[in-house]
Amino acid sequence: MSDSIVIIPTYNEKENIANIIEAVFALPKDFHILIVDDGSPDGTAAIVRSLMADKYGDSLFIEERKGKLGLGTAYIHGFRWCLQKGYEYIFEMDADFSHNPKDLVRLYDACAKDGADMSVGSRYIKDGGVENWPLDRILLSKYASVYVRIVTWLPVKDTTAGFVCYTRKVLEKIDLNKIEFIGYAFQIEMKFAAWQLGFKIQEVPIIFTDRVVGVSKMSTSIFKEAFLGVVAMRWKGFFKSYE
Ligand SMILES: Nc1nc2c(ncn2[C@@H]2O[C@H](COP(=O)(O)OP(=O)(O)OP(=O)(O)O)[C@@H](O)[C@H]2O)c(=O)[nH]1
Ligand SMILES: [Mg+2]
Repeated sequence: MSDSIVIIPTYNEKENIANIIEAVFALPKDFHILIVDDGSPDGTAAIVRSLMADKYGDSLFIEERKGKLGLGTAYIHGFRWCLQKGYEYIFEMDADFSHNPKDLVRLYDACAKDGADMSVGSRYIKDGGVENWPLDRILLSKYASVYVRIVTWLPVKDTTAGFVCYTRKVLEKIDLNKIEFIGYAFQIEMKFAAWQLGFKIQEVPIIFTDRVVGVSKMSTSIFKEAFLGVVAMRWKGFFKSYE
């Protein structure tokens, strides 16, 4: 039994999935992995199942959902599963190597050694950054992060970051039924909820790399959800408790 588990949501990640799993299991610290696959038509889940059968029966797990139900609900499904199994440190990471698995150890240390309740792999603090992203995407992400901070007052530089370590008590205290966003804005809302409940969030600098293989799921509807959604979230946050 490990104290830590990495949730990796997947939708059509057959080019990446085996490599990312191997990269996590090659780390000096012992992490378990939960894949939450949304019925990927490319057969991502079958690759995971064969790795479970061949070599990682004790440390690799999969939850399969019927269709593409969104990143936010995939993580919430994963959180509930991991809490129920008793893990102390629960991580979020993308499958596409945008997040360097080696940074998992630094996120872990921020919580396990430095006393943070939640740590966030941050692109927009000193020593953090972005590689291989076209300029328009960098600007969009940076300004989106500034916009979100102005609207929400969230004291986090990289508000949309998806490379996160939660200590168990954070996910236990947040009532996950109250998380409303289903797309990428989910990442903002989770930080907002943790901050509102008084948890200590520590940012850890990371270099984020654009996906090399596989297909992007980014779409304009994701931005639409977030743009006005965060205004509503801030407003409701004056009256609503996430507990
Ligand atoms: N289970 C599940 N996983 C998803 C869904 N949407 C995206 N993902 C996964 O979430 C992670 C992040 O998605 P990406 O497509 O990499 O999103 P992005 O990083 O904003 O965009 P690109 O890197 O440009 O593709 C990846 O591991 C995806 O496979 C979804 O609806 N359900
Ligand atoms: Mg990506």
